[in-house]
Amino acid sequence: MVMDPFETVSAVDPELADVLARELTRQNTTIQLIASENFTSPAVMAAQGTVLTNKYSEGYPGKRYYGGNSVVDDAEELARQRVCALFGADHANVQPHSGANANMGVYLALLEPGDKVMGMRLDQGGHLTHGSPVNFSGRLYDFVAYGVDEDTEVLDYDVIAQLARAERPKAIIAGATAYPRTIDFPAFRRIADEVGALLIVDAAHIAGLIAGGSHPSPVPYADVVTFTTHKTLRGPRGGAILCREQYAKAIDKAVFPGMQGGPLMHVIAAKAVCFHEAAQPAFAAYTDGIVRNARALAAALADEGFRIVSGGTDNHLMLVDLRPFDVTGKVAQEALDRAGITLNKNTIPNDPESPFVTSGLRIGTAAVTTAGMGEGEMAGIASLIARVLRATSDEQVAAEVREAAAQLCSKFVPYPG
Ligand code: DSN
Repeated sequence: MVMDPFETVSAVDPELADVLARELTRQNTTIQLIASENFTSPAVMAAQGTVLTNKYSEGYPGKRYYGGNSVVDDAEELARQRVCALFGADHANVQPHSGANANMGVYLALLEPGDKVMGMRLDQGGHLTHGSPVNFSGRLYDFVAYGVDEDTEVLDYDVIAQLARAERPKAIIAGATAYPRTIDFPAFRRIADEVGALLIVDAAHIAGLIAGGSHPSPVPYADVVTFTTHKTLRGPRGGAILCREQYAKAIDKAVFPGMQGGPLMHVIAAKAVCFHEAAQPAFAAYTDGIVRNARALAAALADEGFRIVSGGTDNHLMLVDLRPFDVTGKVAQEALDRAGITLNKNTIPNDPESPFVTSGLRIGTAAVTTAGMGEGEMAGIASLIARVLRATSDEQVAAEVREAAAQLCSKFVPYPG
């Protein structure tokens, strides 16, 4: 059962094994700052490479369409029970293949096409599934967007309440992919209650912080919480839904048979491992480290002359306004990639550039914290970023920074050996 994945693949398909080896080297030797990524544990990865990938399990534990499911039922039951205990939820569905699927399942369960929904603007930190016109959400539902305050760049709950009163949505989606501040879930609940709306929280980015106690939990306030398991939660790539008991049946029915077929039982097993890991005391220390590192990195970048959107961060990520450096997000991302620093361009609030160019970067600390880096290393990373962005077309600088990044990573190798 225990096999070296490279040797096993290599024996059959050296060409693909070479891709795996090169990606391992990339992850081990360059600095990973994409806010939605992490280094999952060997146990989580191993669970995915098991015989559970062979099983068809349409349905739910104890109620499957095919035979032979009594064993994998235990894996799904473990995942469901562990995630409910971790977040204090009534009910969990661990089958969504992704965060987008989790959101789709919830909308299918609780909304009708054409219903009005409020979600955060994509260009101010929301997600495609929060009503983007190019996404199913924007095509099927009547989304109204809220954003951040122009001056403070943080959510203004009075303005959101005014919009909700005017629009009377059936549901309000709280949650973001690029919002560096604590989200006030009690405030969202008050707004939802005032207008009779459901409160759906997309906690994809902050799920790990919530599990570790580093961000307030939406579970006591939301009707439904969706999240991904692979970001700050550090599990396998996938999604999950938590809900109040009254929505359990509708949500389960919406995920299967409503929108997915056979669940990925090997991934569900890995989700169970992830929930177990996140329940350990060490995980709280880890998420505390993520937030400390984010604060340290934001402060160090500000010292280098960057403008940090909203003036800082409370969570695992920051948005950097590159305009003081007279460089676009696109140019910055590409220059940093050449220099061994991986992150993504991102729109900043009221960005004058298009989403393909942008004036900003999104930077997250979940992965580097997993690798073992601390606040001391954050200052070094900020200075490497600044060096590259002061000379984006200087290949000599890129080579020197790439070497420095590799030196740093050699002390914090995520997958040694
Ligand atoms: N692509 C994810 C992110 O980077 O935030 C959201 O789905």
